[in-house]
Amino acid sequence: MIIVGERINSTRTSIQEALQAGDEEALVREARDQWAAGADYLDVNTATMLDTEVEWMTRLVTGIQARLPEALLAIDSPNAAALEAGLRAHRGRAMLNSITGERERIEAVLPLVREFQPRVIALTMDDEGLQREADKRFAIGARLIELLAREGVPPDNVFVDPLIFPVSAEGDAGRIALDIMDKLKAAYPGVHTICGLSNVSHGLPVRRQINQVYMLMAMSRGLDAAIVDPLDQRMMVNVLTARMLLGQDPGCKAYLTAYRQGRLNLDAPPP
Ligand code: THG
Repeated sequence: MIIVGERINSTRTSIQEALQAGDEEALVREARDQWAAGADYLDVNTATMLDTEVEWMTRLVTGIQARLPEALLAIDSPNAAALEAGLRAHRGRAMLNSITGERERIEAVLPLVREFQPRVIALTMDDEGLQREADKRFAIGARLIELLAREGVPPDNVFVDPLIFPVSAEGDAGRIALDIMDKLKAAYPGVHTICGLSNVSHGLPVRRQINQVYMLMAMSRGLDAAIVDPLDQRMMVNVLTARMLLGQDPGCKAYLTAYRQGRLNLDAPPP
């Protein structure tokens, strides 16, 4: 399970405020906290900044990697110029968030895929917009996987995103996304799945409870990566435990290390 930290997103009020105030330190602190909590990638989305988005993307990618040289970032923007700026500033293999089945988006993003060879998130939407139907989203995902394969992107660098709709709006949204991911992985072995998991709980109380349970359901169905809040300690302990139960923690090594470091005890203050 690859954890992509979701917190540096300008749709969040605190991030919007930090961006408006030019408070780069507050943004780097969000990066540091998520990295320390065990994130594997940090999503960076500055989309609401509009005319200063490109500058902010460059500044954050550079600033975060200067302070956290190991950190890898998921460059997240609807704007191809911001994607390009983020990828250009990034050291190591970035994640590009995202390509979609929209014709214009494909035209804008494919040159970036060729130039920077990032890991690529493929969103299952196209020029007809968001699709409710599982079969349509599967078909868009399949088309994007094949397109990326023709571009020479290895399956290990492809992450298909079934798009998670809130269960508050669509009762079977959680189950449908799991079904789409199953079908895509069965049809295209080696390709990964990812989702913006916290979307599932949008509009409901005690969102963490919902996200934590959905994460385990999705992991047992083979979800490879999730964009979540790594500061949710119970989520992270659950992920560590589920990895072990799914045979992904040889010798229970990570689990036992976490135990010895006191990280399994959620009632204790964080170390
Ligand atoms: N797929 C891909 N990328 C994505 C998403 C996706 N990127 C953006 C988003 N979805 C995932 N990131 C977030 C970031 C924050 C929140 C949810 C998903 C979040 N925000 C609070 C809310 O909506 O209530 C904001 C609260 C605040 O102001 O702090 O929970 O699906 N590929």
